[in-house]
Amino acid sequence: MKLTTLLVAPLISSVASAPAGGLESDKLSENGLLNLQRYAQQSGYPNPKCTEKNVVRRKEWSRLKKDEKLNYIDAVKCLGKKPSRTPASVAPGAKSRYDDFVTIHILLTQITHGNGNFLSWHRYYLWAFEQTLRNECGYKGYLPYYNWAMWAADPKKSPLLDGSATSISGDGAYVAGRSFNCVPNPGRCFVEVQPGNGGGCVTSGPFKDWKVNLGPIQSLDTTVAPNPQADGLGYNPRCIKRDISTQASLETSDAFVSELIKGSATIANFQDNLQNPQPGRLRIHLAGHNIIQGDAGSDFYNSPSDPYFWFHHAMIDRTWATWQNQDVAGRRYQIAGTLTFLNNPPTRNATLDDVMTMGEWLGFKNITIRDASTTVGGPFCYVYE
Ligand SMILES: *[C@@H]1O[C@H](CO)[C@@H](O)[C@H](O)[C@H]1NC(C)=O
Ligand SMILES: *[C@@H]1O[C@H](CO)[C@@H](O)[C@H](O)[C@H]1NC(C)=O
Ligand SMILES: [Cu+2]
Repeated sequence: MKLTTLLVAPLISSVASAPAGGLESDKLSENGLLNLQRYAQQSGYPNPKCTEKNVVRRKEWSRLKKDEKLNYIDAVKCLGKKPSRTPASVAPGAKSRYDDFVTIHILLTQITHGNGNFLSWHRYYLWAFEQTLRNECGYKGYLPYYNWAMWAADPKKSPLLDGSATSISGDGAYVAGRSFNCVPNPGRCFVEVQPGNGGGCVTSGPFKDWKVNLGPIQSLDTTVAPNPQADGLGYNPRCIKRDISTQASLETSDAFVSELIKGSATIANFQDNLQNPQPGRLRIHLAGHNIIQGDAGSDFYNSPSDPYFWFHHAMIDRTWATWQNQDVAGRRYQIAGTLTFLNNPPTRNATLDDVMTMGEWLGFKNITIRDASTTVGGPFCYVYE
């Protein structure tokens, strides 16, 4: 049997039934999957254990069934209750298995952002989270994503953030009298993101009792009690705060996502267009983070503390995969950037042979950037619908 029959046919039908209907960025994704299919027909899957029979599909949250959503929510809450494996000598604030993931992100922030492994390290990080939900907390599905473009006009209407029992909770409680947030930070105030109708704790929905235990480290919310440790790894339990921003989400519209994919000729262009804010422009990576703003949401180091993180970064990963799949052979192994955030301090260029780690306590072995250069190579075997 041709792998294409199984791989692509269901994908096209699901794209065609998208509630928002006919997004250009979804058509680019679909076109990329057709390219990937043609490539795999000729050359096989880069991960020999990945076949047409077992390749899995990551779906937009709105396309999960109710019981699938509840299974995902339960599994994340389960990780939030299981004990941490990170030693207290490393992170006394890491109280749960979920916090083990937050901790490794905090520890590696400076060498996994604005550099040559930002995309590949986060691809591996998301997969490790997905596997842990499945292996340790009974999740039966695959990592869902949040397609910002579908909900850019009003994220509070998205099934992910509408506050319902099948959402990840919605906006924070309204806090009056707040000023704008400077993004990316007050020292480089490229965009003033204005306050929305939230700002306080999430008080309803599945994550109303969720505990953010680590940080803040570089939160734009300056009202949060400081962490007892300078490195942000001390214990500082508090609620999820959010302030859903349509100003930010409008920069993740279909036009912006499509332009990012079509208008980036090289991986260096793609990474810059995705990540580097400019005066008046958040760019998609920061815009997606700032859709929820808040304490954890706006914190460069601590952003995985809000379960929204995984949905946003899965969409980043999907967008990268879509860009790669426009020219499978030509783009798979493109790499640009050094080893450090904005090359500060200056370091050599990253290479495909560089090793990436999930640390000692998550339970995943080191892989190379090359391993993470496709969603159907290395340890991976998934595509995005
Ligand atoms: C690093 O990569 C850049 C961009 O591709 C290139 O111009 C530069 O020469 C490289 N540096 C080294 C030391 O190879
Ligand atoms: C994994 O990579 C990290 C970072 O490079 C390194 O410190 C660690 O020793 C490696 N672990 C193994 C088992 O090779
Ligand atoms: Cu990150």
